[in-house]
Amino acid sequence: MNPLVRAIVLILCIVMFYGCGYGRSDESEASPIVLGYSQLGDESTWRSQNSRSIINAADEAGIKIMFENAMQDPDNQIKAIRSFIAYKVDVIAFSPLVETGWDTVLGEARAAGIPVIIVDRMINTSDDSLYTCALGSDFDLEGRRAGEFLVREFEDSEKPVNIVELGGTADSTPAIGRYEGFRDVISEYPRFRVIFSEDGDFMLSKGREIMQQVLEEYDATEIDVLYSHNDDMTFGAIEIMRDAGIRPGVDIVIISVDATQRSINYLREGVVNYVIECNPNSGPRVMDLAKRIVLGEEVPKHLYIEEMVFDEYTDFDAIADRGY
Ligand code: GYE
Repeated sequence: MNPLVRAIVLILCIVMFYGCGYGRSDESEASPIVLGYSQLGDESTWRSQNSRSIINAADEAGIKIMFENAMQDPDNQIKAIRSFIAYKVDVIAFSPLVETGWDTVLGEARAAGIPVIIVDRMINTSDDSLYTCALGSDFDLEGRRAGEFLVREFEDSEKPVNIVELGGTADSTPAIGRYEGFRDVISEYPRFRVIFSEDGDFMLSKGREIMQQVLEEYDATEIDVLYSHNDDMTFGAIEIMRDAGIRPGVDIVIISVDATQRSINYLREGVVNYVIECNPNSGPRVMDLAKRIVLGEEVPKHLYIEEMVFDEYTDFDAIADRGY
Protein backbone atom coordinates (compact mmCIF):
# COMPACT_ATOMS: atom_id res chain seq x y z
CA MET A 1 0.00 0.00 0.00
CA ASN A 2 1.23 3.49 -0.84
CA PRO A 3 2.60 5.10 2.40
CA LEU A 4 0.31 8.09 2.05
CA VAL A 5 -2.81 5.87 1.71
CA ARG A 6 -1.57 3.79 4.68
CA ALA A 7 -1.22 6.93 6.79
CA ILE A 8 -4.74 8.09 5.84
CA VAL A 9 -6.22 4.65 6.63
CA LEU A 10 -4.42 4.66 9.99
CA ILE A 11 -5.73 8.13 10.86
CA LEU A 12 -9.25 7.08 9.84
CA CYS A 13 -8.99 3.97 12.06
CA ILE A 14 -7.88 6.06 15.04
CA VAL A 15 -10.70 8.56 14.50
CA MET A 16 -13.24 5.75 14.17
CA PHE A 17 -11.91 3.92 17.23
CA TYR A 18 -12.12 6.94 19.52
CA GLY A 19 -15.28 8.08 17.81
CA CYS A 20 -16.95 4.76 18.60
CA GLY A 21 -15.61 4.81 22.14
CA TYR A 22 -17.11 8.19 22.86
CA GLY A 23 -20.28 7.17 21.08
CA ARG A 24 -20.75 4.22 23.47
CA SER A 25 -20.40 6.24 26.63
CA ASP A 26 -22.64 8.98 25.25
CA GLU A 27 -25.20 6.35 24.46
CA SER A 28 -25.09 4.82 27.97
CA GLU A 29 -25.43 8.28 29.51
CA ALA A 30 -28.38 8.93 27.24
CA SER A 31 -30.12 5.68 28.24
CA PRO A 32 -29.42 4.93 31.91
CA ILE A 33 -30.83 1.92 33.70
CA VAL A 34 -34.42 2.58 34.74
CA LEU A 35 -35.35 1.22 38.16
CA GLY A 36 -38.94 1.13 39.40
CA TYR A 37 -38.93 1.24 43.22
CA SER A 38 -42.00 0.65 45.36
CA GLN A 39 -41.42 1.81 48.92
CA LEU A 40 -43.96 0.56 51.45
CA GLY A 41 -44.58 3.77 53.38
CA ASP A 42 -43.24 6.49 55.60
CA GLU A 43 -44.08 5.08 59.02
CA SER A 44 -40.79 5.59 60.84
CA THR A 45 -37.48 7.41 61.08
CA TRP A 46 -35.84 4.25 59.74
CA ARG A 47 -38.09 4.26 56.69
CA SER A 48 -37.43 7.93 55.87
CA GLN A 49 -33.69 7.25 55.99
CA ASN A 50 -34.13 4.13 53.86
CA SER A 51 -35.99 6.14 51.20
CA ARG A 52 -33.27 8.81 51.24
CA SER A 53 -30.58 6.16 50.90
CA ILE A 54 -32.32 4.57 47.89
CA ILE A 55 -32.98 7.87 46.09
CA ASN A 56 -29.49 9.29 46.72
CA ALA A 57 -27.75 6.07 45.72
CA ALA A 58 -29.70 5.94 42.44
CA ASP A 59 -28.61 9.48 41.71
CA GLU A 60 -24.97 8.71 42.49
CA ALA A 61 -25.04 5.54 40.39
CA GLY A 62 -26.56 7.33 37.39
CA ILE A 63 -29.68 5.15 37.61
CA LYS A 64 -33.03 6.68 36.72
CA ILE A 65 -35.41 5.83 39.53
CA MET A 66 -39.20 5.84 39.46
CA PHE A 67 -39.94 5.96 43.18
CA GLU A 68 -43.46 5.28 44.45
CA ASN A 69 -44.48 5.44 48.11
CA ALA A 70 -47.39 3.09 48.91
CA MET A 71 -48.24 4.74 52.24
CA GLN A 72 -48.78 1.39 54.02
CA ASP A 73 -51.19 -0.03 51.46
CA PRO A 74 -50.11 -3.22 49.66
CA ASP A 75 -52.65 -2.51 46.89
CA ASN A 76 -50.71 0.66 46.11
CA GLN A 77 -47.57 -1.43 45.84
CA ILE A 78 -49.25 -3.79 43.40
CA LYS A 79 -50.44 -0.80 41.33
CA ALA A 80 -46.93 0.68 41.34
CA ILE A 81 -45.36 -2.61 40.22
CA ARG A 82 -47.93 -2.89 37.41
CA SER A 83 -47.12 0.63 36.27
CA PHE A 84 -43.39 -0.22 36.23
CA ILE A 85 -44.17 -3.26 34.07
CA ALA A 86 -46.23 -1.12 31.68
CA TYR A 87 -43.37 1.37 31.50
CA LYS A 88 -40.96 -1.51 30.71
CA VAL A 89 -38.41 -0.52 33.37
CA ASP A 90 -35.13 -2.48 33.38
CA VAL A 91 -35.41 -3.61 37.01
CA ILE A 92 -38.09 -3.53 39.70
CA ALA A 93 -37.18 -3.29 43.37
CA PHE A 94 -39.62 -3.19 46.24
CA SER A 95 -39.94 -3.42 50.01
CA PRO A 96 -43.06 -5.47 50.66
CA LEU A 97 -45.25 -4.20 53.49
CA VAL A 98 -46.34 -7.73 54.39
CA GLU A 99 -45.07 -11.16 53.36
CA THR A 100 -48.08 -12.50 51.49
CA GLY A 101 -50.04 -11.54 48.39
CA TRP A 102 -47.31 -10.94 45.80
CA ASP A 103 -47.30 -14.04 43.60
CA THR A 104 -49.69 -12.74 40.93
CA VAL A 105 -48.04 -9.39 40.33
CA LEU A 106 -44.53 -10.84 40.49
CA GLY A 107 -45.64 -13.48 37.97
CA GLU A 108 -46.60 -10.59 35.68
CA ALA A 109 -43.13 -9.03 36.09
CA ARG A 110 -41.52 -12.37 35.33
CA ALA A 111 -43.69 -12.83 32.22
CA ALA A 112 -42.56 -9.38 31.07
CA GLY A 113 -38.93 -10.43 31.59
CA ILE A 114 -38.26 -7.78 34.26
CA PRO A 115 -35.97 -8.86 37.11
CA VAL A 116 -37.12 -8.14 40.66
CA ILE A 117 -35.01 -7.26 43.71
CA ILE A 118 -36.73 -7.58 47.09
CA VAL A 119 -35.39 -5.09 49.60
CA ASP A 120 -35.59 -4.96 53.42
CA ARG A 121 -38.62 -7.20 54.09
CA MET A 122 -39.21 -10.59 52.47
CA ILE A 123 -42.10 -12.26 50.72
CA ASN A 124 -43.54 -15.63 51.56
CA THR A 125 -43.80 -17.69 48.37
CA SER A 126 -43.26 -21.25 47.28
CA ASP A 127 -41.88 -20.04 43.94
CA ASP A 128 -38.51 -18.38 44.33
CA SER A 129 -38.19 -17.82 40.58
CA LEU A 130 -40.52 -14.84 41.16
CA TYR A 131 -37.56 -12.71 42.25
CA THR A 132 -33.93 -12.48 41.24
CA CYS A 133 -32.53 -11.67 44.64
CA ALA A 134 -33.42 -10.37 48.10
CA LEU A 135 -31.41 -8.01 50.28
CA GLY A 136 -32.35 -7.36 53.90
CA SER A 137 -31.60 -7.75 57.58
CA ASP A 138 -31.56 -10.90 59.67
CA PHE A 139 -34.65 -10.10 61.73
CA ASP A 140 -34.58 -13.38 63.53
CA LEU A 141 -31.08 -12.60 64.75
CA GLU A 142 -32.29 -9.18 65.95
CA GLY A 143 -35.01 -10.91 67.99
CA ARG A 144 -32.54 -13.41 69.42
CA ARG A 145 -30.20 -10.58 70.37
CA ALA A 146 -33.02 -8.98 72.36
CA GLY A 147 -33.66 -12.29 74.18
CA GLU A 148 -29.98 -12.89 74.89
CA PHE A 149 -29.64 -9.42 76.37
CA LEU A 150 -32.50 -10.13 78.79
CA VAL A 151 -30.97 -13.42 79.84
CA ARG A 152 -27.74 -11.58 80.72
CA GLU A 153 -29.50 -8.59 82.28
CA PHE A 154 -31.54 -10.70 84.70
CA GLU A 155 -29.04 -13.49 85.36
CA ASP A 156 -28.53 -12.49 89.00
CA SER A 157 -32.17 -12.82 90.00
CA GLU A 158 -34.59 -15.75 90.18
CA LYS A 159 -37.73 -13.65 90.07
CA PRO A 160 -40.26 -13.75 87.22
CA VAL A 161 -39.58 -11.18 84.50
CA ASN A 162 -42.72 -9.64 83.01
CA ILE A 163 -42.32 -8.38 79.46
CA VAL A 164 -44.48 -6.03 77.42
CA GLU A 165 -43.91 -6.27 73.67
CA LEU A 166 -44.67 -3.63 71.07
CA GLY A 167 -44.79 -5.54 67.79
CA GLY A 168 -44.34 -4.22 64.27
CA THR A 169 -46.79 -4.60 61.40
CA ALA A 170 -48.60 -7.96 61.45
CA ASP A 171 -47.40 -10.37 58.71
CA SER A 172 -44.29 -8.25 58.03
CA THR A 173 -40.89 -9.95 58.06
CA PRO A 174 -39.29 -7.76 60.76
CA ALA A 175 -42.27 -8.24 63.09
CA ILE A 176 -42.24 -12.01 62.54
CA GLY A 177 -38.45 -12.35 62.98
CA ARG A 178 -38.26 -10.09 66.02
CA TYR A 179 -41.17 -11.96 67.60
CA GLU A 180 -39.94 -15.47 66.87
CA GLY A 181 -36.20 -14.95 67.39
CA PHE A 182 -36.94 -13.39 70.79
CA ARG A 183 -39.15 -16.29 71.83
CA ASP A 184 -36.65 -18.88 70.62
CA VAL A 185 -34.30 -17.58 73.30
CA ILE A 186 -36.61 -16.72 76.21
CA SER A 187 -38.70 -19.88 75.89
CA GLU A 188 -35.75 -21.73 77.43
CA TYR A 189 -36.37 -19.75 80.63
CA PRO A 190 -39.91 -20.10 82.01
CA ARG A 191 -39.53 -17.09 84.31
CA PHE A 192 -39.50 -14.77 81.27
CA ARG A 193 -43.15 -14.10 80.52
CA VAL A 194 -44.58 -11.93 77.78
CA ILE A 195 -47.60 -10.55 79.61
CA PHE A 196 -48.73 -8.25 76.81
CA SER A 197 -47.97 -8.13 73.10
CA GLU A 198 -49.63 -6.02 70.44
CA ASP A 199 -48.87 -4.85 66.90
CA GLY A 200 -48.05 -1.15 66.72
CA ASP A 201 -47.25 -0.88 62.99
CA PHE A 202 -43.81 0.59 63.77
CA MET A 203 -45.47 3.97 64.45
CA LEU A 204 -44.79 6.42 67.27
CA SER A 205 -48.48 7.22 67.73
CA LYS A 206 -49.30 3.52 68.15
CA GLY A 207 -46.45 3.15 70.64
CA ARG A 208 -48.15 5.83 72.69
CA GLU A 209 -51.63 4.30 72.37
CA ILE A 210 -50.52 0.80 73.25
CA MET A 211 -48.45 1.90 76.23
CA GLN A 212 -51.46 3.83 77.50
CA GLN A 213 -53.58 0.69 77.18
CA VAL A 214 -50.90 -1.38 78.98
CA LEU A 215 -50.87 1.02 81.91
CA GLU A 216 -54.65 0.81 82.16
CA GLU A 217 -54.38 -2.98 82.47
CA TYR A 218 -51.25 -3.31 84.60
CA ASP A 219 -49.70 -1.52 87.48
CA ALA A 220 -46.29 -0.13 86.48
CA THR A 221 -44.65 -2.22 89.21
CA GLU A 222 -45.80 -5.39 87.42
CA ILE A 223 -43.83 -4.54 84.27
CA ASP A 224 -40.11 -5.35 84.19
CA VAL A 225 -39.29 -4.98 80.50
CA LEU A 226 -40.48 -3.21 77.39
CA TYR A 227 -39.35 -4.90 74.18
CA SER A 228 -40.20 -2.68 71.24
CA HIS A 229 -39.78 -3.73 67.61
CA ASN A 230 -38.68 -0.24 66.60
CA ASP A 231 -37.44 3.07 67.96
CA ASP A 232 -40.45 5.19 67.02
CA MET A 233 -42.81 3.01 69.03
CA THR A 234 -40.28 3.15 71.87
CA PHE A 235 -40.35 6.96 71.79
CA GLY A 236 -44.14 6.97 72.00
CA ALA A 237 -44.08 4.53 74.92
CA ILE A 238 -41.43 6.58 76.74
CA GLU A 239 -43.63 9.69 76.57
CA ILE A 240 -46.49 7.80 78.19
CA MET A 241 -44.27 6.27 80.86
CA ARG A 242 -42.93 9.70 81.78
CA ASP A 243 -46.44 11.15 81.98
CA ALA A 244 -47.29 8.32 84.37
CA GLY A 245 -44.27 9.06 86.58
CA ILE A 246 -42.37 5.94 85.48
CA ARG A 247 -38.62 6.27 84.93
CA PRO A 248 -37.92 4.59 81.57
CA GLY A 249 -34.71 2.59 81.61
CA VAL A 250 -34.71 2.50 85.42
CA ASP A 251 -38.14 1.27 86.54
CA ILE A 252 -38.64 -0.60 83.27
CA VAL A 253 -35.78 -2.04 81.21
CA ILE A 254 -36.16 -0.99 77.58
CA ILE A 255 -34.94 -2.82 74.48
CA SER A 256 -35.40 -1.07 71.15
CA VAL A 257 -34.60 -1.97 67.55
CA ASP A 258 -33.26 0.33 64.75
CA ALA A 259 -30.58 2.50 66.43
CA THR A 260 -31.63 5.94 65.27
CA GLN A 261 -29.65 8.82 66.77
CA ARG A 262 -32.40 9.66 69.28
CA SER A 263 -32.39 6.11 70.54
CA ILE A 264 -28.59 6.13 70.90
CA ASN A 265 -28.92 9.39 72.87
CA TYR A 266 -31.50 7.73 75.14
CA LEU A 267 -29.17 4.78 75.64
CA ARG A 268 -26.37 7.13 76.62
CA GLU A 269 -28.70 8.83 79.14
CA GLY A 270 -29.87 5.48 80.55
CA VAL A 271 -33.44 5.97 79.33
CA VAL A 272 -33.10 2.95 77.03
CA ASN A 273 -30.97 -0.05 78.01
CA TYR A 274 -30.24 -1.98 74.82
CA VAL A 275 -30.37 -0.94 71.17
CA ILE A 276 -30.24 -3.40 68.30
CA GLU A 277 -29.18 -1.90 65.01
CA CYS A 278 -31.21 -2.34 61.86
CA ASN A 279 -29.37 -0.68 58.99
CA PRO A 280 -31.52 1.40 56.59
CA ASN A 281 -28.66 2.41 54.28
CA SER A 282 -29.21 -0.24 51.64
CA GLY A 283 -29.30 2.16 48.66
CA PRO A 284 -25.75 1.63 47.30
CA ARG A 285 -26.10 -2.16 47.45
CA VAL A 286 -29.44 -2.09 45.67
CA MET A 287 -27.94 0.01 42.85
CA ASP A 288 -24.95 -2.29 42.58
CA LEU A 289 -27.28 -5.29 42.30
CA ALA A 290 -29.43 -3.55 39.70
CA LYS A 291 -26.37 -2.85 37.54
CA ARG A 292 -25.04 -6.36 37.82
CA ILE A 293 -28.41 -7.89 37.00
CA VAL A 294 -28.81 -5.68 33.92
CA LEU A 295 -25.33 -6.76 32.78
CA GLY A 296 -26.50 -10.35 33.04
CA GLU A 297 -24.23 -11.23 35.98
CA GLU A 298 -25.20 -13.93 38.47
CA VAL A 299 -26.01 -12.44 41.87
CA PRO A 300 -26.57 -14.28 45.16
CA LYS A 301 -30.20 -15.11 45.87
CA HIS A 302 -30.18 -13.82 49.47
CA LEU A 303 -27.97 -11.11 50.89
CA TYR A 304 -27.88 -9.90 54.48
CA ILE A 305 -26.81 -6.53 55.83
CA GLU A 306 -24.28 -6.53 58.68
CA GLU A 307 -25.59 -5.02 61.91
CA MET A 308 -24.41 -4.34 65.44
CA VAL A 309 -25.77 -3.74 68.94
CA PHE A 310 -25.32 -0.92 71.43
CA ASP A 311 -25.42 -1.19 75.21
CA GLU A 312 -24.23 0.61 78.34
CA TYR A 313 -20.65 -0.44 77.57
CA THR A 314 -20.63 1.19 74.15
CA ASP A 315 -17.92 3.80 73.66
CA PHE A 316 -20.28 6.52 72.52
CA ASP A 317 -17.47 8.94 71.70
CA ALA A 318 -16.19 6.45 69.14
CA ILE A 319 -19.44 6.16 67.19
CA ALA A 320 -20.24 8.62 64.46
CA ASP A 321 -23.53 10.48 64.41
CA ARG A 322 -26.05 8.14 62.82
CA GLY A 323 -27.39 10.83 60.50
CA TYR A 324 -31.04 9.87 61.09
O1 GYE B 1 -37.25 -1.60 61.78
C1 GYE B 1 -38.97 -0.09 61.21
C2 GYE B 1 -39.62 0.20 59.91
O2 GYE B 1 -38.66 -3.11 57.77
C3 GYE B 1 -36.63 -3.15 58.96
O3 GYE B 1 -39.64 -1.07 59.28
C4 GYE B 1 -37.82 -2.36 58.59
C5 GYE B 1 -38.61 -1.84 59.77
C6 GYE B 1 -37.86 -0.95 60.72
O4 GYE B 1 -40.74 0.87 59.96
O5 GYE B 1 -38.58 1.06 61.89
